[in-house]
Amino acid sequence: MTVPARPMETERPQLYGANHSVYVRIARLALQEKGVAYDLVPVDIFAEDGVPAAHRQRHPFGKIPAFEHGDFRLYETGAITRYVDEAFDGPALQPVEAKTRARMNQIISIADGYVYPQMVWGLYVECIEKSKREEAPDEARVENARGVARITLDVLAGMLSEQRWMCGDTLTLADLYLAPMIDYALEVPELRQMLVEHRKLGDWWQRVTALESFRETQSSS
Ligand SMILES: N[C@@H](CCC(=O)N[C@@H](CS)C(=O)NCC(=O)O)C(=O)O
Repeated sequence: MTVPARPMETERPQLYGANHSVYVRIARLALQEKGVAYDLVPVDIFAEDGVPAAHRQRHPFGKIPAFEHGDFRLYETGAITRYVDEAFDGPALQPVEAKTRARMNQIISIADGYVYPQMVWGLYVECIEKSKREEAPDEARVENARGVARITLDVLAGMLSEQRWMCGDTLTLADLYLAPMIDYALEVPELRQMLVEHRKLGDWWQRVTALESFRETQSSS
C-alpha cells in the first residue's frame, strides 16, 4: 500500500509580494504561526512599467501575494492560508467543529468584504495616506466607511465576547486575517477611540500585538 506523502514538505515555500501589503502579511502570519520557513520574494506591482510579466504568470489579476510550494502554484490569500494550515505540521489554524469553523469563515468574509475596503481604504488611505500626500480625503467615502467601521467593531466585539481569540481559546485564521487590517486602521485616531470603547476588542488587540509573528511581520521590521 502506498501511503500518501504530505505534499512536498521538503520544498521551501516562496511567497511573492511586499511586506507593506495587508494580504501578504496575512499569509506570512499563517506561515510563521505554523513554524514554516519560507522566502518572501519582493514584487513591485506598482512599478512604473506595471505589474512585472513574471508576476502576471503567477497571478493573472496582478495582485499580491502569490505562493509556490515546489511546483504547486497558488494565489488568493484564503486558498494560500488554508493550504498552509493543512499541508504543514504545527498548530491547527482552523477549528474542526462545524459551527466554529463557519464562524471563522464568516469573520474572514467580514474582513475581506468590509474591514479591508472600508477601514483600510475608506479610512486609513483616505485620512492618513492622502494627508501625507497633501491630498484631500473624499468626505463622502470617509463618512460611509465610518458607518461601516462602527458596525464592524460592534459585530466583532459581539463575536469575541469573553473569548481569548475570535473563535475561542485558540488562534485561528480569523485573527490572522483581521490583525494586519486593524493594524492599519488603528493609525486613524477615531478608529483607535472606537476600539477603546470596545474593551474586549482592546484586550484581544493586546494579545494580537504580543504575538511574535505579528511583531516580526511589521513592515518596519
Ligand atoms: N483577493 C486577493 C486580494 C489581494 C489584494 O488585494 N492585495 C493587494 C495588496 S494588500 C493588492 O495586490 N493590491 C493591488 C491592486 O489591487 O492593484 C487575496 O485574497 O489575495
